Amino acid sequence: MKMTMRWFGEDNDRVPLEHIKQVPGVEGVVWSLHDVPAGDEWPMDKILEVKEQADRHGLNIDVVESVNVHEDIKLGLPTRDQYIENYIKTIKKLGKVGVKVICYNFMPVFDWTRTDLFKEMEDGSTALFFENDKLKDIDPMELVDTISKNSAYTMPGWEPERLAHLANLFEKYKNVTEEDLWENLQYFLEKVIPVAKENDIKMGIHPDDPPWSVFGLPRIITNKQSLERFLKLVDDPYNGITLCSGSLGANPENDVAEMVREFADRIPFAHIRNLKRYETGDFIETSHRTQDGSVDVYEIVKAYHEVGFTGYARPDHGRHIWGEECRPGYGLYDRALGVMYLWGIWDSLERLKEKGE
Ligand code: CS2
Ligand code: MN
Repeated sequence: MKMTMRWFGEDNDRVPLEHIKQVPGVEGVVWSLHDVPAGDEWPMDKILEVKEQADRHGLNIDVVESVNVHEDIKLGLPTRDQYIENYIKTIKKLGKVGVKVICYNFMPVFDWTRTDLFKEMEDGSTALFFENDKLKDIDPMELVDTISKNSAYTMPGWEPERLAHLANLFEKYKNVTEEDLWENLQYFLEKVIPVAKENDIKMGIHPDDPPWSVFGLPRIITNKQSLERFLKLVDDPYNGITLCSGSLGANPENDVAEMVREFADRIPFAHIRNLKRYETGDFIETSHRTQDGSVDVYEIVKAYHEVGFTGYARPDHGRHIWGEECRPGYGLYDRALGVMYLWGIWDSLERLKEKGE
């Protein structure tokens, strides 16, 4: 298991690379060019800038999260070909600087969705929260407004330029069914995976978060069956999964450890985190510790260990603790605690294996 942490860039993240480097066992940063709009080709000079910054701190840039997929590709519009062309050019450039994994998602309009970014917890920390009823009653525009007002940062997936056209986008998705989305995903993969393969980059789709439809938009990467179907669209090791325990874990029917065992050779990248589910369908993001939430993080790490996982992993969202002012879900402190929890489990499993127990 190669440990990484997400980093949003020098001018876009309060956590400096110096601090990431001090987290035990972290070898690389998971990065992106957050100021390049979805659909544009990534400029090489900007890619190299990130590489130099990471090199200077002895961190690798093997994993990119995300190269975002333009809506026209998800919608299957005739204009998609030009955006796929740009995507391919970006893959080739990333291959040149040694990138090994590209994480992306295929969620219409929104990336992850939460109703509260700083929900107060009993212990004084705050965390990302999803309230089912609130989402039912809220106008998507209102949610976008709240999210942007509550965040001093541009949030991936919630970029104001893109969301300014929200009403228009919703209109375009009006007649797009789940089956259409599957077809459009297949079209995209058939063009992109051969190029990724040539450049030795594994593509890893991120599951939908939460793993169900929001605002009536179709969502298709939500459970074990859909992941099985996904892997067959292009049955190649370069067509893989970013297995996110938190996204999938919001649905109590999803057994993430079982998915690790089942899809082991198709998981280049693991997102590992916990959350606490309520009967209402609401959930709050907790510490990574198994006992604090509803996801059996211990069992998930054990499954990765059992299958001899050699891919990349990162802690996912953390709470906001110790007064840290940070991006929602992406402070240093709780994610660093998460890293240590994951290593704690992993290292003890290693020791047991060495002893033959
Ligand atoms: C991430 C996603 O922060 C998060 O919730 O797990 O935003 C993820 O980066 C994207 O869905 C991948 O494209
Ligand atoms: Mn994730």
